[in-house]
Amino acid sequence: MPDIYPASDEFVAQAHVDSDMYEKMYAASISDPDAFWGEHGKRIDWIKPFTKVKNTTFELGKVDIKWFEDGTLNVSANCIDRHVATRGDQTAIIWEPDDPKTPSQHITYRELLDQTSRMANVLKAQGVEKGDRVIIYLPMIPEAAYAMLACARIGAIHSIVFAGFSPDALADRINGSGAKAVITADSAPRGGRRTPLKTNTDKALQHCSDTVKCLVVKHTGDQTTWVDGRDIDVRAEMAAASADCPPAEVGAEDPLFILYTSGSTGKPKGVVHTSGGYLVYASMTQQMTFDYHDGDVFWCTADVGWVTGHSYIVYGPLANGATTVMFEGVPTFPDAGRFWEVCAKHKVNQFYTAPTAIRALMGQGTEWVEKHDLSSLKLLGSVGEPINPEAWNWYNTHVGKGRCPIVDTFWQTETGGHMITSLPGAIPNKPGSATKPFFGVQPEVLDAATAEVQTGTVAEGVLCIKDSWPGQMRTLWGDHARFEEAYFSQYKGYYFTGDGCRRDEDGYYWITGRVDDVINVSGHRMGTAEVESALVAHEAVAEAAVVGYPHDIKGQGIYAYVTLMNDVEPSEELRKDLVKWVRQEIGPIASPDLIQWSPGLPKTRSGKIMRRILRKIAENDYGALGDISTLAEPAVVDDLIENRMNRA
Ligand code: 6R9
Repeated sequence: MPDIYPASDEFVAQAHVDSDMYEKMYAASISDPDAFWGEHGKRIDWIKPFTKVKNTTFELGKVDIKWFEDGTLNVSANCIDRHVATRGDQTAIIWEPDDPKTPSQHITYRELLDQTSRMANVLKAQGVEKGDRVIIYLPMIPEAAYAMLACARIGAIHSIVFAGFSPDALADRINGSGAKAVITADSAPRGGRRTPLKTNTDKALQHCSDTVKCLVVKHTGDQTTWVDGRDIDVRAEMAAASADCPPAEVGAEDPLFILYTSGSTGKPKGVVHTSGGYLVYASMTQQMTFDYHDGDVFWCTADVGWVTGHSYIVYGPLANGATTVMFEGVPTFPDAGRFWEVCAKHKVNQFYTAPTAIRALMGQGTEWVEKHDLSSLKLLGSVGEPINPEAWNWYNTHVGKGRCPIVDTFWQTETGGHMITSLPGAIPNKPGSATKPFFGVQPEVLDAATAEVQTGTVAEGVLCIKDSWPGQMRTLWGDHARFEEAYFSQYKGYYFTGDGCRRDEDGYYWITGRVDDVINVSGHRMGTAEVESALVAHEAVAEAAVVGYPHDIKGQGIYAYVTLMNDVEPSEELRKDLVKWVRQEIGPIASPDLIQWSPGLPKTRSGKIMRRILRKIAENDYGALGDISTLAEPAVVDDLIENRMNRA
């Protein structure tokens, strides 16, 4: 396997950005950000054009991030109305349902305007106003996009809760954001099974103010209970509503959405993105990273419950007038050929997925790929975690047939869009490396212990970003102090990503994974503290410590060390019960893969759990535990090693 893969001459010739342009544009974006972003800020339509471009500081105690601050705009008008005049009959969204026997839908820009406006009027009729929060808890159906864009249209702030989250997690987000309404559906089909979203919402709303409205999309027809005066039949109301809803004028720095994500401590954090800078950045990265051209069909397989779905199913592609695929299902239903069947069916040109999906499909054999005509594909993308060389090679050979560049995009909920990624016509790929920074992004590698900036080309340490870019999060909802503390306090003057990284002799970046207590399960972020607090909420559990360990398909699995109450005996039944408990408390993505009964946990004399040791044992790498002399009771370590669960 060669270690560097340039795109073909043919690809480079038609690309938006080639290597000379990349070098020049990148240098310009760093030397004069005001001029660079002042120009690229014009890629979206402004109601009142901005006169100021960048106004940002990372100084601790005063962190403040503003882009295009005196401009006004409407995000939904940018994603819909401005395309209707020129491409009203072009498909905006191709909806592919969970069950391939259900017909797919093609929604034109004109229809998108109609549906979004109706949804916006339904929200208004329920008293939702500019600045109000709306929770979206929906399957991957067109109404999810209508709901996002309808909020944007009236200046309301949406917060999407992934349909796999539990009633408790939903209630936390409704209360945390102070939402006025929840938009949900009767149930969500996925892989032939159904998640009872409305029943979950009913449970959640028992813990919320009784003024919260519940808008229900009758999608599957499943019977649900109905609370008169609170529950609203969205499709019926939309049919009766006016299809005219003028877009509200909002400030560039007015919030567009809140998205809760896991951190290393405490409850999930409400990441806030605003309107102007976010849209400029999402649309520019969608066009350049994927080399999207007019008429292409773009498919990002993420769920809108994650940031990838926000930026690369809805906002980025639609701002660019693209045709975007929205897929309700899973890669392995009804069989392991589903992704490729959908690519062939809709003649997908750019395909963007996660390494965990590739690894799962890789295990099913190549016949599932070979069955389908993938000749429409021009480019492949990867996101969510580092892609291992085996998966990269399989993706390249069997899906891309060796002719599609693979863009490995490193970014985060917090960053709004791609941070380190190859631009396919400009930067040759090295499997496993996210390659180089996007325009305006200044990565620095700092020594984890001394916080010193590594000045040599070859470096290893933690990944920080030196200055702001337009897509950056602005704050944590209702908690600016926590925002500063979480991202700007460890390495003063820098945004800290939480990731480790290496820079090679060609200046390529290789992300080595989280250096904090966040684990990455199938490309989804999970805070170990969240899983621990769910476990200790169970009556049989005295104490719990959770770490990640290498998992063939998921990237990382969840390994829980559990100390039971004195009078409780461990059993297989209890183990199953704890898994079920965590699924109920947080959701299936938080299910522990391995639970080890641990009579004691390795603690320092001051009572701090030494996670380093727990990680090593979970990795089955217990020979190199390092210094354990500060432990209060070193003997517990022997017991943990002897009874370790991962012997791979
Ligand atoms: C977009 C998204 C962010 C964390 C991030 C890092 C990991 C994402 C990656 C990657 C290596 C890539 N990550 N993309 N690691 N290479 N191409 O995934 O957002 O859910 O917030 O996760 O995911 O560890 O810090 P989010």
